[in-house]
Amino acid sequence: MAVVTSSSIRRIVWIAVSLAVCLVCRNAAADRDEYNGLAWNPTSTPAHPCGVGLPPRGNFAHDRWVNARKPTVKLVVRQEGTTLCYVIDGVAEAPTIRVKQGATLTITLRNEITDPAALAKLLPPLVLRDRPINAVPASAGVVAVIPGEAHVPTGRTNLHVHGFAVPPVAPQDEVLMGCADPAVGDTGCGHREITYHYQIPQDMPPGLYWYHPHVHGEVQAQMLAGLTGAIVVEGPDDHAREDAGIEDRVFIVRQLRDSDTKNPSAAVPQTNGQMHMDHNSMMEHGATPSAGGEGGQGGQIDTRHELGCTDAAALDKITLNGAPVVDGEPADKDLAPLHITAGTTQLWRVVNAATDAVLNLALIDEAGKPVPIRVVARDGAPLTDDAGQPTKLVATTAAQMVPPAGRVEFLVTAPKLGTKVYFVTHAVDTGCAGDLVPERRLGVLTSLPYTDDGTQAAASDPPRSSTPDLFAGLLARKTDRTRVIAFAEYPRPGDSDQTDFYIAERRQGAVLKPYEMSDAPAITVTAGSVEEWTIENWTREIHAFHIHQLHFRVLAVNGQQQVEPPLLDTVIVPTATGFDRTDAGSGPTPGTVRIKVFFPETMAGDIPFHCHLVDHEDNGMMGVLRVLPSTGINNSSATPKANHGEISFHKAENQQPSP
Ligand SMILES: [Cu+2]
Repeated sequence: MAVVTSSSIRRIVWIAVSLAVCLVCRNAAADRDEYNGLAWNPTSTPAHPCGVGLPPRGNFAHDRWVNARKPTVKLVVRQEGTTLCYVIDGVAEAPTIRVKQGATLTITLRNEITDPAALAKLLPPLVLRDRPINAVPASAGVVAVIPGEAHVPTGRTNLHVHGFAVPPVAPQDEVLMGCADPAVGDTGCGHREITYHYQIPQDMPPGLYWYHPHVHGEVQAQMLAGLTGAIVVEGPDDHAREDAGIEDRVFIVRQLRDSDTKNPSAAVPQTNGQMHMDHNSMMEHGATPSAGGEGGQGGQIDTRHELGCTDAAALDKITLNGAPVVDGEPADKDLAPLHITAGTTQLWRVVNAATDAVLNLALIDEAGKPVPIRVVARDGAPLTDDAGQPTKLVATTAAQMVPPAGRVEFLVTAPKLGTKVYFVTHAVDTGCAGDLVPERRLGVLTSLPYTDDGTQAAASDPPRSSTPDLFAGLLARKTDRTRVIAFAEYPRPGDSDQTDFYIAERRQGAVLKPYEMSDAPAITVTAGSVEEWTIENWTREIHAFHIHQLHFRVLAVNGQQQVEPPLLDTVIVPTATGFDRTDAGSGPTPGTVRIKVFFPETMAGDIPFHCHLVDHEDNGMMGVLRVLPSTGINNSSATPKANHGEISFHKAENQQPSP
């Protein structure tokens, strides 16, 4: 046996540290190299449909104002290799669409996808097993599990306006049926263009929303390829905010790759009785399915065969407003340069358009100390109490967790002249079956000297008036019914590197089945009713529960009541715990989130709900909620006439800060 001396230990540590530092250097170098090529020119040409080069760090997408003259925003989806882009007026950069409450937003989407097969390269390769596994054997008292199968990209696309409280009915936010065929041929949509007319309610919360494709099975690849953009819905306060000199900035975080987890143990479902609850002991301990299904908890979830802990394969690259974010510890010159006039305040609106990366946003000073921010809105909804009154603005140094699809809007005060503040996202533990989400620096904020040209305003709070709110009074309403909704995930039989994802109401007779387009609604409710749902996570990784059309109040997380239940459209559901318990009869405990949700009459129709880790959504973790009209209002009356809005946009200045 070799004798290990303290000096040899020091040498090993030194080599390990050098290697780690070298890896960071190489990452940083690789990222910088991307800027050695062509200068950024987003003009779409036949040779380069998505333009050339990459946006400079600190880029801000051009605004498109939708107001009163030109009727349509036309987005053309173009493709170059594994890149997709939204092209507007020949510019291949997804615009930030700005619109006012009460307006009609018309968007025509044209599909010019030329090579759907190329998009499959963005997804993990399909690796078939030598022999199929029986992932989840049938078992008495346990919800049956039906396996899924791989989806081949067709290249069809459509548009979802995430968070919009508009009907799930064509020509508004209908995403289950409507689509546009790619340039390579008919895939069953029947047309290459599709036009949406979104009638934004006057009482829809004003704030940050976003758009992305929603063809089931194709969302992950198309979002990774680049198809996401921001929408700002402005309310009366925005006018006063601008008058007060408080400028807003829209940040969109995208993901370029989802290396996904490799699951070395997937071929061998875990059957170690010591690690997992077995069904017999469940029965003995009274966990048998309850009779009836009405809000009951009939049907136990198999936890013995849940996907095991996985090896996170690699870091997934993210971008900030199109510019790659450098991993490791980048120099200031490799960060987005952000500027603010000394003594003033800015409103930062951040959308997490990543496919599965969670953000955990904060500002820190040069010593790493958190710098206070003041959060004003989440998921497009200003922070309000149940009556719709704005809650008191509070300075916080807590990092802001933003799940994929989530948004946060906060006020930033100029740092002291000559000092720097870093915009960072802290590391997130997504569970042992989840992906690695490291600490990252996104931008460096400095103050510009105040020049007395009469344009700047002193630091002031933006006005926050009470406006009509579609979701006000939700907490005060009587709950008509409760439900339990379960998340589960199991290795896919026959495939050594893919997982099937499930979401289902847990009740007697329930079946876990990956969502397919033709599936009947999983849940049917009557408009006007109020429900409380407990979302259970029976897996070893977090999920992000999202429901279209509706914001909900989060009442409790893991049983802990929320003091000021937030109004959200996407919420992280924590992992299950206790998979390693050894005491007989005690299995894992699911992570839980309890929400209260109201189904307005105007939202009648088929509303999707799903995990917004879009790989999970594409591979089955989705269902449909049917809202039946209660009083003879049918879907057609909720449908606006195609020709009624007078709308226009003009090309606004690119808000890119001067270098
Ligand atoms: Cu998920």
